Amino acid sequence: MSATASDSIMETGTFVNCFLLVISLVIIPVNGGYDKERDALLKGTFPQDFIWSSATAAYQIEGAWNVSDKGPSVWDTLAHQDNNRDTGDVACDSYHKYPADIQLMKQMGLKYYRFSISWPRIFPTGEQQDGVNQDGVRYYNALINELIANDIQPMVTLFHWDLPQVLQDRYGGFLNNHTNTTVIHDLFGDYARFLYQNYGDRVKYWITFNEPWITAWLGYGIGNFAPQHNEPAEGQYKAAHNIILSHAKAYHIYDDEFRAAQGGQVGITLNCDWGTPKTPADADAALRYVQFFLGWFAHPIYKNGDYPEVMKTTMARKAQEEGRTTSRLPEFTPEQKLSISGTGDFFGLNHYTTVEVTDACCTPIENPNYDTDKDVGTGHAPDWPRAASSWLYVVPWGIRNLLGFIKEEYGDPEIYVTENGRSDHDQDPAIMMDMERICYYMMYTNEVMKASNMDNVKVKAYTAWSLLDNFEWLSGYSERFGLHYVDFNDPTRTRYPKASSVFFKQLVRNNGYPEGSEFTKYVENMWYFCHNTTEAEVNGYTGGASQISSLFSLFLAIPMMIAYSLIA
Ligand code: PNW
Repeated sequence: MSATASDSIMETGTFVNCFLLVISLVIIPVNGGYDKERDALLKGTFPQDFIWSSATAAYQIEGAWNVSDKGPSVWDTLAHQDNNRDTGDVACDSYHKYPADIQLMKQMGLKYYRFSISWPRIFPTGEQQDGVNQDGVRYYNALINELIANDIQPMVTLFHWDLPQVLQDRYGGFLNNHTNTTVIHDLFGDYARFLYQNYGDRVKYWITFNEPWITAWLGYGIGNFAPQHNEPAEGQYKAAHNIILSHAKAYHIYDDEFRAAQGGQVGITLNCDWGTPKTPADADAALRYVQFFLGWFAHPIYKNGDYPEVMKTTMARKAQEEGRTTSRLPEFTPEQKLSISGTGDFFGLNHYTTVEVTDACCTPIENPNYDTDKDVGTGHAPDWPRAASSWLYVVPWGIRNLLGFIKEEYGDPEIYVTENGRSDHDQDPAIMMDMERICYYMMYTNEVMKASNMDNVKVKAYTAWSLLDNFEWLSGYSERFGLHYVDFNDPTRTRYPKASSVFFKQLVRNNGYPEGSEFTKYVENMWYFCHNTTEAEVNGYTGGASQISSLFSLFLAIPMMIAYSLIA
């Protein structure tokens, strides 16, 4: 991590630079810089039963893309489109190396693991009547049994984007006619039932869909993600509609046929970037941004079975302006609304970043798409640090705002943070002392603790993305999110702990930041450094040692060095 712009401003100390600093503080009073109150370290611990977990997804780690009878998924198709792409053909080879993954979790003291099941590994065509791949069924049985033998609870995602290719070809996947004879809901329901039947005796946490926003918008709207359907005016709205109905179907099957005997929970994982208004005049725009993003799925499922009011009115106005007789946003029937509302036992949240929102009312009506439909502009404050992924700016306080929004908007649900994390570039030498990831987890988990302990948000779980470096979708292996390093050129795919895994282990062991612990002392020493500032800058403190000299406090430096030496 390099010295910040404001550091160098303080060093040169000229009148002009100080003047610029003052001006910049005046211009960006809300989002810019370190805010002494907002950003202060909170000491304390999470509730006793708090769940610490890490996550992966089938296509991103399993490999074994065509073993036994596994069918191809839409991501196999995309990855094999041309020879220049990274593929998930081998990935981390977790299909064979899952016991090693489980030992990493055990090492870290994790008691939960969020992974996904590959639909075409279970039903090669996506349809049970065409046949079941018994090797696939055995694989997930072995994985679940090994987890439980190591005292780790499975949290299973049914769908993390790897749709069976045959379902896309036969029915248009989630574009399957959403008004008349729709089969995709039933097919997803059959798949869900099969998983409950086979694994529900041991799996007590089910997540129907991971980030339907991505599948809908990137998969069926923009079409850069699989299955690459480009229809940005309507594709995402039709796909989202079908996904919501498929989710409801899978929820009711659990409720009606399994809940009494198995006693588990079913939810969905939604992703959302927090939207903060650039100026006070942009407050409505920021709210609209969040409603179009999170509310699109959360409002029907966690509120009243229907899309957010602001989405419906905005889209109705657009229809008029575009000379259409019906809105591009489909409607649910009254029966469908009833069946959708309340279909989440918990609220799964994936969150990584925040955007600054401006009102852009009203965008032109030629080539309308989901982005222009919102009538907002998005940007980033100049001092928000950026991770390796182009979209990932580090804004820790955003997660606290978002958690508070969910509490207020959706009736105070139990929230499971099912993903949060930071990417590095793939580079040589490898980043094993991943201080920026340590800082990210430190700052974001502390904000989650503020939401829990100060704002009374019912946050039940925090899940790090990801246990391992893995196949990062269109970015392939060029972006690394792992707590553990994987050498993708090594046929054995050996895993190596990064420093962040040592940090995370201490965090889990301390269940937060308890007053007086060695761990909390280390975090106190790191706090301003992680926020790209210094104690002197924040408190006007002039004497004493610099922050940097206390960085590698013996307490964590030693285990980090040991972790590092494992790969040297
Ligand atoms: C999530 N974006 O995806 C997924 O659930 C993971 O599979 C993924 O590896 C992780 O976040 C990190 O990207 C996202 O472009 C993919 O804004 C793309 C975006 C956001 C989330």
